[in-house]
Amino acid sequence: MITLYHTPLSINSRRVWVTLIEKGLEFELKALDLTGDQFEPDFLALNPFHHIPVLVDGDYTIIESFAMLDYLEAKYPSPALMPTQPEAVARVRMVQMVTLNEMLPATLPLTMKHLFGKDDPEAVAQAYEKTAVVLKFWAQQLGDNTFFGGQQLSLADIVSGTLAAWLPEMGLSLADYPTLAVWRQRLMERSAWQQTHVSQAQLEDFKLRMRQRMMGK
Ligand SMILES: N[C@@H](CCC(=O)N[C@@H](CS)C(=O)NCC(=O)O)C(=O)O
Repeated sequence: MITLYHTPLSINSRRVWVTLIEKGLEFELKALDLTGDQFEPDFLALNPFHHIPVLVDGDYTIIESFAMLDYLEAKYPSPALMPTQPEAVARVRMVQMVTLNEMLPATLPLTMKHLFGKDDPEAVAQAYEKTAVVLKFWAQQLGDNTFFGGQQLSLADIVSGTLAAWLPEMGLSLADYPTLAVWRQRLMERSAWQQTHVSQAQLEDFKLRMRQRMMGK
């Protein structure tokens, strides 16, 4: 049996959750709310760094979401979520890494403002500039393809798409990137995205808890 320890609102765990569904695997979810349960001894035994996600497959435990994606692709190769053509392999990895190393940090001031109510106008202005560079890069890499790897969904779409799902909540629009807007919509309509979508009520509850935590309540 496969078990995913996760938090529904975490994009780090959602990329693994979506991958499990896209691969048609059977799995169980164990949700943590990260208000201290990640420091429980049983969980620390799985991940000494107290982060979700954690994936347990039988007696094998994996931490780090990108290691989980590689593991799932290697262990359960069908349906394939990695292309084989060399340029497409490189494109998938570029998009994954740019999402992780450029887009995610660039969006932080926007998350702070729109989700947690902490505005830093200078950082927000920089965030719009930096995220525009990434969106332009994504659009270039996508080109006329349906997905980043070509005509089939790949891990690049899952990694970038689970972040792109949040763009409206972060005050970012794809109006200037019509191909990305169509690509994003295509992903949002997939069953895996719909099954892992957080409701507005869950989102509002999360925002409230984060705002209270940041105000030290
Ligand atoms: N590099 C890790 C990042 C995991 C991570 O940052 N998880 C956060 C939630 S999104 C977490 O568990 N935070 C709670 C904590 O660190 O105590 C991965 O990709 O799996």
